[in-house]
This record gives sequence, C-alpha cells and structure tokens, in this order.
Amino acid sequence: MSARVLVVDDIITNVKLLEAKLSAEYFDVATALNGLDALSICERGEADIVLLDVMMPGMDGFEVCRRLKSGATTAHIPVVMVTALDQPSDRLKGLDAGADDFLTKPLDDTALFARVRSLVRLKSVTDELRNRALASRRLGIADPLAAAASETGLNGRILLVEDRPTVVERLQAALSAFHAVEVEADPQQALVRAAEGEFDSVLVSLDLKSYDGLRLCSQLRSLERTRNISVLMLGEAEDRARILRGLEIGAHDFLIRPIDRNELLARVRTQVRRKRFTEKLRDSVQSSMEMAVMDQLTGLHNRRFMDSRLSVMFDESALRARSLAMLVLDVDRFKLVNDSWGHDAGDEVLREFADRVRACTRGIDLVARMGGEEIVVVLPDTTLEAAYAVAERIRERVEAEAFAIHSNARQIPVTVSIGVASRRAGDASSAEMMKRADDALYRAKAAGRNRVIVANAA
Ligand code: GH3
Ligand code: MG
Ligand code: MG
Repeated sequence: MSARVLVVDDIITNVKLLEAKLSAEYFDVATALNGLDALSICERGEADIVLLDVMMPGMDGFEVCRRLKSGATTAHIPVVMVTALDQPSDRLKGLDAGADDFLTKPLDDTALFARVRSLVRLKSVTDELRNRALASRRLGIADPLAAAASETGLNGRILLVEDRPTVVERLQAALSAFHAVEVEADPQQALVRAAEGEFDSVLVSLDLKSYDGLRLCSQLRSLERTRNISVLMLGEAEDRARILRGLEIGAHDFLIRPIDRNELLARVRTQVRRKRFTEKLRDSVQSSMEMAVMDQLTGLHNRRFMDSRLSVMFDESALRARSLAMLVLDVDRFKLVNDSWGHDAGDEVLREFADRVRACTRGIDLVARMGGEEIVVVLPDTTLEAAYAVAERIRERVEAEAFAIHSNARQIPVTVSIGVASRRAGDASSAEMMKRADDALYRAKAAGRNRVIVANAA
C-alpha cells in the first residue's frame, strides 16, 4: 500500500511543488491550505504522515501540531514541520508541540524522501497495533489510545553510547534533569545492556574510536529484545550519508554535533514518548488477547475458551482411545450470599471458590468459569472413578473452611454441588458428555446439595 502524505501550506505554489515531488516518488498526496482542513483530514484517518508549514495565517503550524498530538485519534500520525528558515527557536517550538521532525525550505529531496519513508515505515507498525488496540476498546478495556496519547515522554531510561568523556559529561548533565541516564563506551557491552535493561532510548555515537556506530544501530533494530527501543544517532554534519543510511536501517532520529542542549532534550523526549506510545498499545493488545480467553473476576479461563478447547480435547481422547472426564460445579444457594451480604461479597466468594478448585486440579486440567457461580473442569486421561475423587476433594475443601468476605471481616459457610461424567465410546461429541454431567449436577441439587453425583459410565 502506498503511503498517504498530507501537505499543509497556505501558499498554493508550495503545495503544488511538494505534491509534484512526492507523487513522482509514488506517494499518494492530499493537500490542505489551512490548519482546520488539515485537522479534519487527519481525524478522518486519511493521512499517514503530515508535512506541515509553520507560518500560516489563522492557526499556525505549531498549534496544528499540538492539536494533532493531543488528539487520541491523531496522536500517532508523524508530523514533519517545514520551516522557511533554519531557526533554532522554531525547531524547539515545533519539537515542544510534539513534531517528529523538521525540514527546512528550500527542501532537499534526499532528506525529504528519507524522512518521509522512515516515518511511514514507523507508522505502519503503529497502525497495526492501533487497530488491535481499537478492537480491545470494543471489549471494554480502558481506552488505550487516550492513555497512549497522554504519555509525556519524561523520566525515560536512556543509554548513551559514547566514548569521549567530555561529550559524555555534557550530554549526561543535560539529560539527567529529566531522565535516568546510563553511559556505555563499549558498543558490544551496550548491546548486552540494551537487551537486558528496560531502556526507552539508546543514543549512539557514529564517531566511536574502534567501532562503527551504524552497526550497533542495525543490531539494536534487529534484535528481538531491543527492537522496540528507539535509536537516536549522534553524528557530524559532514557525515550526512551515514546518517541517511542509519535512518534507512531503522534508526529513529539523529542529532548533529555540536549538539544543542534544547534540541537534544526535545528529541529525546519525542523518542521516549513515541516508544512508550507503542508500548502502551502493545500492552493493551496483549491484555485484550488474554481477555478474550480469561475470566476477569476469577482469572480462570472463560466460557469461550472452554467451548473451543473442550471439543479439541474430546476429539483427541477419542482418537487416542484415552479416558476423559469432566466436572460441572455449582455453588449452593449462591443467590442467598448476594442477597444477604451484597454483590461484592458474592464476588469474593467466587474468587475464593475458583482458587480452591484450582488448588485441587492439575496443570493439564482445563478449569473454566462458565458464568455465574458455575465452574467446569475437564480432566484428560482421567477415569470416572478418579474424577469422582477429584470432585469429592473439591467438595470437602469448599465445605471444610468458611469463606472470608467483607475483606476478611466476616466468614460464611459455602457448599458446592458437583456433577461428574466421562466420555463414552458412543458419544458423538463433547456435548453429550456435558449433558450427562449437567444432569448429574441437577440430581445433586435435588438430593439436597453439598454432594457429588456421578453419571453412569455406560
Ligand atoms: P442453587 O443452589 O440451586 O444453585 O441456588 P443458587 O442461588 O446458587 O442459584 P441461582 O442460579 O438461582 O443463583 C445464582 C446467582 O448468582 C444469581 C446471580 O445473581 C448470581 N451471580 C451470577 N454471576 C455473578 C457474579 O459475577 N457475581 C456475583 N456476586 N453474583 C453473581
Ligand atoms: Mg506559510
Ligand atoms: Mg448455584
């Protein structure tokens, strides 16, 4: 898919010029002549990267950038500020507004395409995460995009790879005001430390005495343990070709010596922010995947997971002619717990109930909360007799000790009824075994509760 570049400038000839250059490189180009139009194009999700003119009447580029970077739906879009002059103060203002990079007019084509390509590549990774995070929002997880967008980029963990003591001293002094900085002069050692530590950003000197810093950048970007850390190169102005090469390899940004203190702080902050932004999205994707198969109250598997796993376990045991048993457990008179002690007390009982069931089962058993106060346990390679023993052990363990509620302030007695069944040779599917276990449970309830009933083996 070709990337969509939004060019924002109030002067139509500037827009046309950039549009022509980018189109020739096969980018899709959208244009806006003012900030408000640019914002709505981004909010509609129609831009992968924004080239933003600073000087515009009405809303200037800084304000547009600030709004993009604080919007939950637009914060992830890379913004390159385009300034008329190489004004250090403008650059700082832009970085403070959250801009990802700068280009100075007149635009140098090589720099333009290198920056646009590297930011587009970065964004395609973020997009993938964003889509999954959005799916998790539908599952009811706290809004991961808003959380990610509110990241400040301060208090980062920074690894500085530099072997010149005077440079180290200066950079460390500047960064330490806002971040925790560690220094490593040996690049091999730096790679090991980056892989082991929880760094947000690694600053790599391209002028190390005995090692090519670019190689380290490339290793950092390809190693599983370090590839999510942002990489910032430190280089000389005449080292332009290597810096561009570094960006191609996947380094995120660079600083030209002599390094301006404020630009250093702003760029590091942007990098830390971006790293954590993707990290938060990644975490939310991870938890949404767990959430899809876990019950949040008890930490047991949920019904969805049970439904898919049970039929697999059933087919496997049939194929290998092994035994398979299951228990259906239901807390007795649980409604009464809720009614007498409150819903929260009911939840406390359910958590403790789940813990006791788990404690009586093996790692290979599948334990799932089917909803309400009902738990199902599937026991591979287990005969009906052995399953009965497990059920009886659970029943005793529930009855033996009262359950603590109201944060340990009170203890109440709880009992459980359990139906047990095992796979029969004639069963067409797990549903038939499940039905027998359910019927046995029903009989246990009817017979007075707090008991285990076993369905006939054949
Ligand atoms: P029986 O001995 O026949 O099983 O009686 P019971 O009261 O346990 O059965 P019933 O199915 O009538 O009641 C189950 C109750 O469980 C009803 C519902 O309010 C409650 N419940 C379901 N899910 C939860 C939950 O997540 N938390 C709490 N606290 N209560 C729940
Ligand atoms: Mg302008
Ligand atoms: Mg019940």
